[in-house]
This record gives sequence, C-alpha cells and structure tokens, in this order.
Amino acid sequence: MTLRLVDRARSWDTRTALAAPEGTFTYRQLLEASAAMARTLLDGEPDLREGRVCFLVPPGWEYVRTQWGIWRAGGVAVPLGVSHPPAELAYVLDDAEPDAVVVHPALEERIAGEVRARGIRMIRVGGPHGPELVGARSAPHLPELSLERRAMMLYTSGTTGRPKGVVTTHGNIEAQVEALVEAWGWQADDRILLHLPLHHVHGIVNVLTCALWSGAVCEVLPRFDAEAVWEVLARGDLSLYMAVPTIYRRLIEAWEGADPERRRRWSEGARACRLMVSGSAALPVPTLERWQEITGQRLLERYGMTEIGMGLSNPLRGERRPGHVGRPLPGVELRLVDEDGSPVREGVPGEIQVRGPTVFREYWRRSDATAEAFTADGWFRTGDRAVVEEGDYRILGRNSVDILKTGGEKVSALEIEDALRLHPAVRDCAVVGVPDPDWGERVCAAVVLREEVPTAEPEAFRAFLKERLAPYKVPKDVRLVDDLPRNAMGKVQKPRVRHLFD
Ligand code: MCA
Ligand code: AMP
Repeated sequence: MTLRLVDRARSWDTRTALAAPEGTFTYRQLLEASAAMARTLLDGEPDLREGRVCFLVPPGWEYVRTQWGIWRAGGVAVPLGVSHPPAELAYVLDDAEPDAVVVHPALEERIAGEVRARGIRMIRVGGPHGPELVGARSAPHLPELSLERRAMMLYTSGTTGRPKGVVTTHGNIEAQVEALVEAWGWQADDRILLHLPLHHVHGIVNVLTCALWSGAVCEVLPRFDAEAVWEVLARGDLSLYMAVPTIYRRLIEAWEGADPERRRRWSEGARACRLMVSGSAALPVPTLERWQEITGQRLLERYGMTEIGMGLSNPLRGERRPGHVGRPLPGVELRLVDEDGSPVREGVPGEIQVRGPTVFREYWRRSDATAEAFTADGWFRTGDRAVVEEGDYRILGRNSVDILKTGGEKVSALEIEDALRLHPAVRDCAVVGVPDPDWGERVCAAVVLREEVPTAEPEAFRAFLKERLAPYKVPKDVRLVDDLPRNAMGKVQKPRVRHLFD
C-alpha cells in the first residue's frame, strides 16, 4: 500500500506544504521531488528493503524531500545532527551501516571523508549537483509499503554505552501523528513555525509530520533565533507554535529587552495563535506564567520520549494545570508502577510505562537492550517517574541520575565521562546535571588529573570533547578536583559532585 502521508498529500495537491529557506513549495511539488529522490536512491532497484539512508541536510525543503524520498523508496530514514562533529557522525555511520548517505553542500565537508573512508554511496542534494527534479512522473513504480516496515531511526542516549538507534515503523509514526492530530485539533488551515532540530521526534513528528499529514503549512527557519521567531509571531498568521522550555525562556528575555513598540507588536501577533505547546523537558511554572502575561497564551505542556512519541498531554480545551502534563493521549496505554512492577494508586509515585501502537519497535541491533526495556507483557519502561494528582500526571524526574536534559537535549553523563577519560591528563571524572534557569540542567564535569600532570586548563577538556561529541554534550563547566566524593562502596556520589558547582 501507499503511505497514508503520501496519499493524503495527493489530496492537498496545490496547497502550500512548506515555506522554507529555499522557497515555497506545494504538496504536489513535494510529491514529485520526493519521487525523484526515491528513484535516485533506488537506482534501478525495486525497493530499498529497509536499507538505512543517513542524511545530513539542513532544515528545509531539501530535508523534507529527502526524508520522504527515503520513505517512498522503502528505506529507513536516519537524520544526522547538523551540529554534530565528524566523530559523532562517524559513530552513526558505523552503527547504522547505511546503504547511502545524502548530503547537502553546506555540510558536505563535515562528513564526506567519513563516507568515502567507508566506501558508502554518497548522494548530494541542493546546490548545483543535486539530483534532477524533472522526470519524476516517469519514475518506475515505487514499492508498496506495509505499516510494519521500519521507517526511521533516531539516536538517543541511554544509561549504557553510546547512543542507541530507536527504530520506529511507518505504523508507529502514523499512530504518533494521529494521536496528536486528534488531541490538538490539527486542520488544513493551520500554519506552524519549525526551528527545532530535525534529528528528534519533537521537530520531526510533532511539528513537521503532523503539519504535512494535515495539509497545513510548515514554515521553516534555518535555526532558532529569538528575534526572528518574534518577528514571525508578530505577523499574526501562525496558528501553532511548539518549543522547549529553554526556548520560551529565551523568547521572554528577548521580549524584555525590546523597546515598548516592538513588545506591543510582538505580543499582539503572538495572541493570534490558537495553540502553543511546550515539552521535551519540565516547563518551570514561572516561565508558563510570564509567557501568559506577555502573549495571553497558556502553554499546553505535554510529555514524550523518542521511544514512544507523545504519551501525556494537557487538554486542548479545558484546564491546563501548571506543573502537570495532563493525561494519556488517544491510543496510548500508560500506567505507573512501583518497583515490583505493580500499578500504583493515584497519589503514589511510580515509573511511567507505555504500551500501544505508538511505541517503537526496537533498539537497532541491540536485542538485549530492547528486551530489557520491555516488561514480559509488552510495556515499555520509560525510566521516568510520575504521580497522578486529581487525574493529572506530574513528572517527578528520572530513575537514573546519569540521564540529563539540557535545553531539551537528552545526554548521558556516562557517555561524556567515557569520552573525557580518553584525554591523557584525566585520571578520573564525574559528569552531573546542575539545575540551571536557562538550560533546565547544565552539564558539568569534575576532573581528577593524573599525578604526573601538575595542572591543566579546563577549557582544554571542553575543546577535546567538542571534537568528539555533539556540542550540547560538552560540559559548560569543568572543575579540577583532588578526588571524587565516594560512598563506602567506592561509588561516586553524584549529588555531592553536583554541589561542587553550586
Ligand atoms: C546548544 N548548545 C547547548 C544546547 N544547544 N548546550 C546545552 N544544551 C543545549 N540544548 C551549546 C551550543 O553548541 C553553544 O556551545 C552554546 O551551547 C550556546 O549556544 P546557543 O547559540 O546559545 O544555543 P542555540 O544554538 O541557540 O541552541 C539552543 C536551543 C537548542 C535553541 C535551545 O538547544 C534547541 O533547539 N533545543 C531543542 C532541542 C529539542 O528539540 N529537543 C527535543 C528532543 P559553545 O558555546 O560551546 O559553542 S526530546 C524529544 O524529541 C522528545 C520526544 C520530546 O518529548 O519532545
Ligand atoms: P528524549 O529521550 O530525548 O526523547 O527525551 C525524552 C525525555 O524528556 C523523557 O524521558 C523525559 O525525561 C523528558 N521529558 C519530555 N517531556 C517532558 C516534560 N513535559 N516534563 C518533564 N520531562 C519531560
């Protein structure tokens, strides 16, 4: 069968799909250009048969037609982080073992060497060397795709080792989109702004795919910039906006720094939106309240995870309780359990577990990790804790101190520690998340030097990590310490390490 996303796009036809940095494009153009991309990828074969295709393409038209092209050719779309250094990209190439890598000239230098060294086919999009868009109608039949087929793989940090590929099927993505379209009342006359990174569910599913499923317009900014976002909001023609708490805080700061006339203009435009959503990290109540004062918008907070899409949401209509993330979305089975795995009563904290069609299929080539992540009867263990209060869920935090959230990005303390230990001056280290008004949590590292190294510049460790890890994983603060605080069993006491940065 044809993907419903694609089928629906046929009915949207000449409506605008994307207002992108490269121009404005209709659904028909997207169908044609993605068919051309699919044909290029297929290169005469009938079906990519779930072969992975990594793509390093900035947000915009080229990104979307590549993503759709991979799907329509029967491949698994693996978007790469546009801010990531070559070493992080190389990790994904080795893990995903793609059949092809699609690159944009603006980012080619970052990955071309890694692709060539591995003998992987490289396809350029955008710029003068991109695949031709013409002749798409004469494309051979594109493969039939069942909902069970793997569609996408997003890398996520965990408590063990390096990031894992979270594999979702077409059925999973459809279920994730349908839940949100229903809950948040998406319509063809909606218009949303997108500046979130496109290697995460938040940007890909909640914003981009929901918009294109609905026949709405997705307006893409190449990157987040507070003034640019305010200027778009000021136009008053957006109906939806979605971001992480750090971004709302930055928008508030920009508003407070603006002159009265701009403030008035910005606030007035923002009032016209029908819905603004916050998620990916806890929304501080003062941010919710200040945003409402400035824009008249009461943010709808929701809870999600790469492995499950969105799980809980405050209501579109009805009371949105500050500090709470609402109730399970349509089609999502969700429960709280105690340490023995038994469901808890209202008012008693427990781990969030999720089941149903939105839940991912597997961690790529990690059957042990996949098996461990599910209970015997198929519930996914999120590792997040919550409590139900008068029917609404409140997130309490994570089971593991080693999973941090900074500016909406999940990072693993252990992964950063492993990378730091590769530095020749480091004898030992501990990475922690320190509560921070801007980032939610600020990544900080305590480092013990080797005896033979008398001293070192903390900035040198940051530079060392920047070459190896995504920029948001690099600690903002590195302190040299004589020793790490440990308990009687010799285990590092992370809460005490955290206090070093107070
Ligand atoms: C950038 N930096 C960061 C972060 N982003 N550091 C920590 N945490 C971050 N999130 C680094 C930059 O590389 C730079 O490093 C320094 O911080 C300052 O950069 P700045 O220009 O201020 O940052 P920015 O480029 O404006 O980015 C901030 C941001 C961005 C706009 C808040 O991080 C962002 O778009 N976050 C949203 C992430 C997101 O969509 N998460 C969803 C995943 P240096 O100074 O060293 O060069 S969660 C998800 O998908 C689930 C399903 C869900 O529930 O939504
Ligand atoms: P990721 O693994 O990057 O998809 O991030 C998912 C994690 O973000 C969840 O497991 C939660 O810990 C966190 N998260 C998402 N939404 C919220 C929210 N509204 N409040 C608190 N934490 C959240």
